[in-house]
Amino acid sequence: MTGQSMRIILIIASEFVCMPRRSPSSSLAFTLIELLIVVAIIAILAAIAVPNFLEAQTRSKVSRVKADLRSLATAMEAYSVDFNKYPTPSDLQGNFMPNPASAITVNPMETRVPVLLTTPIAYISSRPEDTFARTRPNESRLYHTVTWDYLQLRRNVGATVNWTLTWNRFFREIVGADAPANVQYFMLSWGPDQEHSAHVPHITSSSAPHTHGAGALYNPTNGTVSNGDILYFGPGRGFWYQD
Ligand SMILES: [Ca+2]
Repeated sequence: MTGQSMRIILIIASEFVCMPRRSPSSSLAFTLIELLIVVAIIAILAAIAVPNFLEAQTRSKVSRVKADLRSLATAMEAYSVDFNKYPTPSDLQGNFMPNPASAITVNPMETRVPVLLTTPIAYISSRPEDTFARTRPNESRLYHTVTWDYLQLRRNVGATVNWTLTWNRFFREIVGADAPANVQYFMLSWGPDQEHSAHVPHITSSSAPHTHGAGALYNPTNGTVSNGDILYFGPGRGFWYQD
C-alpha cells in the first residue's frame, strides 16, 4: 500500500472518529453516508443468505421425499405380508385399475402409488405427493410406482412386450446394473430438477438401450439442484447408490 493511499484511509478514518457532535435537534436524523453503509451491509448479508436459504429449502425437500418413499415402502411391505403380493399400482390419475391387464393405455413405467395402500385397509393414512412433481394435465402428483407383479400380470394375459427384458433393461439403463433378484418394485420422485431424468426404457429388444447409466439417479454431490431422479428400490434395497 502506498503512503498516499494510507494517508487517505487515515484521513477518512479520522473523519469518522472525530465526527463533530450533532446538535440535539439533528441527533435523530441519519446522514447519507450512514444510510448507504446500512444499505450496503444489508445487501451483502442478503447476497450471502438467500442462496443458502434456497439450498437449505431444496435439501429439506429431498429429505421429505426420502421420508415419504420410506413410509410408502413400509406400507407396501405391510400389504405384501397380508396379501402375499404387492398392490397393483394406480393409473396416471392415481385411481384404482380394477383390471390392469386391460388398461393397456397406461404405460407400466408411468403408474402411480397404489390406492390399495389406503383403501379399503389404511396401510398408510394418505398417499403423499411428490413435492418435485410438475403439475401436468390429467396426471396426479403422486410418486411413480412400478411393480414387477404388475408387469408380470400384463405379460401373463398376452401382452406382446417382453417385460422381463424391460425390467432388466430399466435397471441397466438407470443404475448401470441388472435388476437384483429381490427387487420387486421401485418408487420414483422427479428430483430437484423437476424433470424426468430416468427415461422410460425402450420396450422392444431390438431398440438400442438408453445410455443414462447411474446418471439418472439424483446425487447431491453434483449440486443440490441437479439432474437425476430419487428412486427407492424395494424390498430392502433403499436408495441404492443414493444412501
Ligand atoms: Ca430429475
